Amino acid sequence: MATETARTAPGEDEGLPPHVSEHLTTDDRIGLLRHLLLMRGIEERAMVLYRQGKVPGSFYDGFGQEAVSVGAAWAMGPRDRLCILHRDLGAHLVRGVPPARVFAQYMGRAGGVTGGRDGNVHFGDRKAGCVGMVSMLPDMMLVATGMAMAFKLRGEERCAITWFGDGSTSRGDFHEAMNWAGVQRLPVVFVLENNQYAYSTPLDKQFAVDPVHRAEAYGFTGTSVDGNDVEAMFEAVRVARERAISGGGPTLLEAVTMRMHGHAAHDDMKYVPAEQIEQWRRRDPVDGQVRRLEALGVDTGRVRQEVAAEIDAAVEEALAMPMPDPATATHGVFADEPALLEDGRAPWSGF
Ligand SMILES: Cc1ncc(C[n+]2csc(CCOP(=O)(O)OP(=O)(O)O)c2C)c(N)n1
Ligand SMILES: [Mg+2]
Repeated sequence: MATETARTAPGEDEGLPPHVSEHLTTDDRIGLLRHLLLMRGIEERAMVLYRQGKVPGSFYDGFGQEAVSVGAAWAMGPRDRLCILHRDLGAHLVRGVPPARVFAQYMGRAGGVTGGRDGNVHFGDRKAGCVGMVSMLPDMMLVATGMAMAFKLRGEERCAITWFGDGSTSRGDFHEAMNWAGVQRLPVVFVLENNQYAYSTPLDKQFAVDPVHRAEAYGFTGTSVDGNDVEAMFEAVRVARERAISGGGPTLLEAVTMRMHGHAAHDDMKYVPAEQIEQWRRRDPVDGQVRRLEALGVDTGRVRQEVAAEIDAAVEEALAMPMPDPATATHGVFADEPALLEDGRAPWSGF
């Protein structure tokens, strides 16, 4: 069931261009692959832990969409602030959250980012400059807009970024955030993760006009980018961030990708045509970056091995962590003292 509004990424049949950014060293490009592999490997392992009953609730992943969070986060500076959503584990990892802490979060252990207080994907490590995920969609857009407002008022060269899905574009909060960011020309990057579905709702039931065009109506730039190309994602966000910190205002970036798994672990996604999945499988973001680096002579097998070993060790570490002490359940629910966000890791060689 190909829909009229179904969006395919540019260059679908041509494979990835060998080089889309002048601003990435070979080490950066390997670092990008490393984080794509980390995200994929962690989520695959977490799904196994879920099936073993070790991850409470349900489990959500970003299989096939890893480039959207990894590429975008790679362009963010240490003092920038991130509002990360449920399919964007790569951004937490780029920012420096250790894999063991992520596994502990999924399993509700004391050593997880929320110490077992919130569901598995609802977290944000304030020590890495990330806001804890607000589940009501897309309220993270308003949080990012508010932080950008603060940066502007203080005259700071900083940028906020947030991710949200195609489903979020039908909510009023999307328009409020876009409008205020446009009126105030705020330093914020809105990454619309267009993965073709919002739960079982396809794009042609979500909007009549692709929402990337709405940016113009709010007075700023809207651009589409291949969300399965990690280097294209990096470059698009790098440009948007430059615009933001130099006073050029916000950007709406539509990352065109595909949700390759069901909405969550319980969803067999029978409503998605098999050929649509097959078509996107050929454009897998990990495979694409592997091919690119192999053309440069990089030993990607070694990167894979290192990442696999890191994940094995992280699972062991997390499994050895205790469950939280029930007596602490109400601790940290309200802020007695203001706890400021701290700067995060910014591994791009350009910083
Ligand atoms: C206001 C609101 N309504 C419903 C939900 C439940 N919900 C969580 S994710 C989701 C689907 C969102 O689809 P989309 O925005 O396309 O993001 P995707 O899951 O595809 O990444 C829904 C309905 C929610 N979190 N917030
Ligand atoms: Mg979606």
